[in-house]
Amino acid sequence: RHKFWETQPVGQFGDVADVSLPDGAIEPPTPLSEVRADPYPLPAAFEWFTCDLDDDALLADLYALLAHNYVEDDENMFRFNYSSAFLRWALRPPSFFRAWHIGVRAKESKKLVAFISGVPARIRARDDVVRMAEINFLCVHKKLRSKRLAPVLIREVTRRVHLENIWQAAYTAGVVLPTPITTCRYWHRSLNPKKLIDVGFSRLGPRMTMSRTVRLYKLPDAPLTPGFRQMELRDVAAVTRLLRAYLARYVVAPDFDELDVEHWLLPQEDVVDSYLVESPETHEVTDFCSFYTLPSSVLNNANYSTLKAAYSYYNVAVKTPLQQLMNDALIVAKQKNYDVFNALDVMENEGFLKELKFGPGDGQLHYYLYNYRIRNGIKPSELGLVLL
Ligand code: MYA
Ligand code: JJ1
Repeated sequence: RHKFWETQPVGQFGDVADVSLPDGAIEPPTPLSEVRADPYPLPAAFEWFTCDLDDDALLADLYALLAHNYVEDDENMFRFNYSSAFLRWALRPPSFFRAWHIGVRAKESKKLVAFISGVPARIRARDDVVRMAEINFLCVHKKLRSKRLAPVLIREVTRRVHLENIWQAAYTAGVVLPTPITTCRYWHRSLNPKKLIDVGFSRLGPRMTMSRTVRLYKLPDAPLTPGFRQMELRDVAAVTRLLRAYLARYVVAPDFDELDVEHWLLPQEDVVDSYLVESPETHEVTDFCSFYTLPSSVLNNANYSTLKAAYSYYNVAVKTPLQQLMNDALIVAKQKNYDVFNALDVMENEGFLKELKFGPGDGQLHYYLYNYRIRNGIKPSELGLVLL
């Protein structure tokens, strides 16, 4: 069934019923001297190429590879269109490894034809904080599909992660592989319903007119919660405290320190937005919400070429009700001209999705750990991790 995945230290479909297998590493680390020293062989026309994201020409090539060949929805109507600034942010967190930004080029033309990346992260599973790689942006050019290049890319990133003495990884995919720790659904909240309907992202509901639909999704012009404002550098310590206390509730979640929070949550225009509630009386930071910007190309539409989408990231509601906090997030996203606000059913999100007029999407997102078993998996509401 899975000629490649059957050979890897991941939960196998056959193990599902075996309750005797313990949580934790599936296989122990090997001595570093036993990690293969040279890259895996590629077909003769191709070569490995470690990407330098400071190099604007390389970044433009990576942007273009992904813009033309990365993830599409099941009907090939939309394709993720990560911006260059986003890619630089996603791939250069604190203590990143340049060697984990792995390209494959055609030897002759030097054209970038495939890519895979990892970034380091500390991820907690129950009470075990584990150094992991977060693997993302696996992409093979459309003309080179189904030639078993993906397993070579995965083995090569695994080798380079092992060389840093890291033996676990976390990743998500829209496809089912052995074996998800949980499966999440995407939910969508229309901000610009007319455009979403025009491009085929959503449909006019039964017994609905366009003007009733526009009215249904209308939002106030400005956030409603007193003290709601953008996060700033001076807020990093307070946000880190809020987030650490909050994420401690989940079975699987990142272990963020202040450096991580500064990188992952300090606002960067058209990349990541973060807001908080500062109590007008005490000036305490009581609540926090964030989203990242991931447009999609609209394929084959005469009127529009992109959809501007916000994706719910980390949210912590302590004093303000979560529903009210997320309503303010929708309001600022609408002000900033996003067409749609997306969220997964992770953490406490079930508690606001329906009430704030999100509807279920047709896409799922499966979460995986490499070389780490979590017996029986977890529920989406037990997951405190959002990957980009
Ligand atoms: S998820 C996003 C993935 N990218 C896309 O969907 C973009 C569009 N698609 C493509 O570019 C290609 O179709 C890809 C496959 C590159 C996906 N994750 O080369 P092939 C297995 C893992 O003939 P292609 C993301 O970025 C497939 O089951 N495996 O196929 C996270 C089969 O194996 P098996 C996948 O279509 C990535 C084999 O590949 C995926 O030309 C996490 C076929 O290879 C997938 N998304 O190329 C990667 N899709 O026979 C794992 C297919 O066994 C990281 N396959 O079924 C693991 C941890 C590593 C680090 C460990 C450190 C310790
Ligand atoms: O965006 C997605 N689906 C949309 C568009 C569907 C177009 C036809 N297939 C969707 N729209 C309905 C919205 C509607 C708004 C009003 C209320 C009711 C709902 O459902 C889906 C997610 O749902 N996206 C994808 O399929 C993209 C791929 C998802 C897998 C991602 C893999 C990520 C790799 C990680 O590294």
